[in-house]
Amino acid sequence: MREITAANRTLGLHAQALTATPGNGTPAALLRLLRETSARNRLLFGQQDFPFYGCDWAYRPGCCDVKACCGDYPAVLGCDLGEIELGTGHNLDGVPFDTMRREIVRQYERGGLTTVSWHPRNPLTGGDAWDVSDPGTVRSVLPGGRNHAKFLGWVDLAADFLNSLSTNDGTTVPVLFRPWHEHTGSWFWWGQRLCSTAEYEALWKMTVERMRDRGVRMLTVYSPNPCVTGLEYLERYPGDAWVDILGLDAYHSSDAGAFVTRLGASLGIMDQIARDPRKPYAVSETGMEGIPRADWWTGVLMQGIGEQRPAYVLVWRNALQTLKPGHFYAPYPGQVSQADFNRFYASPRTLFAADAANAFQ
Ligand code: BMA
Repeated sequence: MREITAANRTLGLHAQALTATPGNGTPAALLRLLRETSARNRLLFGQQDFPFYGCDWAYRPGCCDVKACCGDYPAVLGCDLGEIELGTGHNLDGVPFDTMRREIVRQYERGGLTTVSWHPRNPLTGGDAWDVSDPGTVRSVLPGGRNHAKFLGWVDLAADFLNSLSTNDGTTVPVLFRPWHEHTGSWFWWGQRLCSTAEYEALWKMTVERMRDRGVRMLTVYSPNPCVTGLEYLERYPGDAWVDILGLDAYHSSDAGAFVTRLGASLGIMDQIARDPRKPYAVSETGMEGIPRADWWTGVLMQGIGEQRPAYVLVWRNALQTLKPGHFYAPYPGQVSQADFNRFYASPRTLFAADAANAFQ
């Protein structure tokens, strides 16, 4: 635990955002768009990997399970850079980076946003992001560590990809970059029990600094797990100069009441923290795997959000069911929660891609 000091509460990008027009073309405009979304009590809806594959299709341009249900694309596209560091040309879930680039540009052109997470391999053991066998992994990538140079090379590959997101008119699409997420749990090599607070913060700053030095057009999103106090939320917070959006990864796994309470309580804490200096906050990952509950969208998710004002909420991916049965977080036509999802879509509070384009451009 740590106190909020003046040094870690300095202004980040916010000062610039005051003069920018809302839109999706620059980081400052994106920040303004997120702030306005929340100020108008609206909520952008997002999903991970929605243009690449769905429950029963893959790599069919224009296809999207959410669009097949409600008629529009999510306003926020989530993508993951995991395994870009291996140079195989596709990510950990098999998405080719060329396809990812094309779809991020399409999402931008339809007036939407993209957020990018990263589940890189374990640079010390060679295992995957979930390999928590060696608590020296973070230390090994920091200055003086034996994987420092190798790891900076990985960050450069991620930066090169983000710098390659160009439209035909030469605009580089800005993204919400969301590294080192869910670190208050201990299931990734950068997790709570795998490194000290100082090491985690150093990892965050080193990554963001390297990306900024390479001119990456981005806002950064900080995404711990649910918390019960502000100090808990901020324990590993690297400081306002390094974070533009306060995120939260919160899944509904068993009891609906417990999820609603946990989500509402965490968002209430984030709402307080986000006031000074003013920052947007978001549900950076959520969902109920397989959505067995027919009223999950309005009866659970919106109940948890309540009166809080996250700028966006992103549900996880709809895996191709032949590859990962039961692993999906948005409906497909005929799925048990489709009617309720369409009510969620029709609510004046939610914004999908066309709404976002109309509202802010
Ligand atoms: C997890 C699951 C995995 C996937 C990973 C990264 O939550 O969806 O199947 O590989 O995210 O996208």
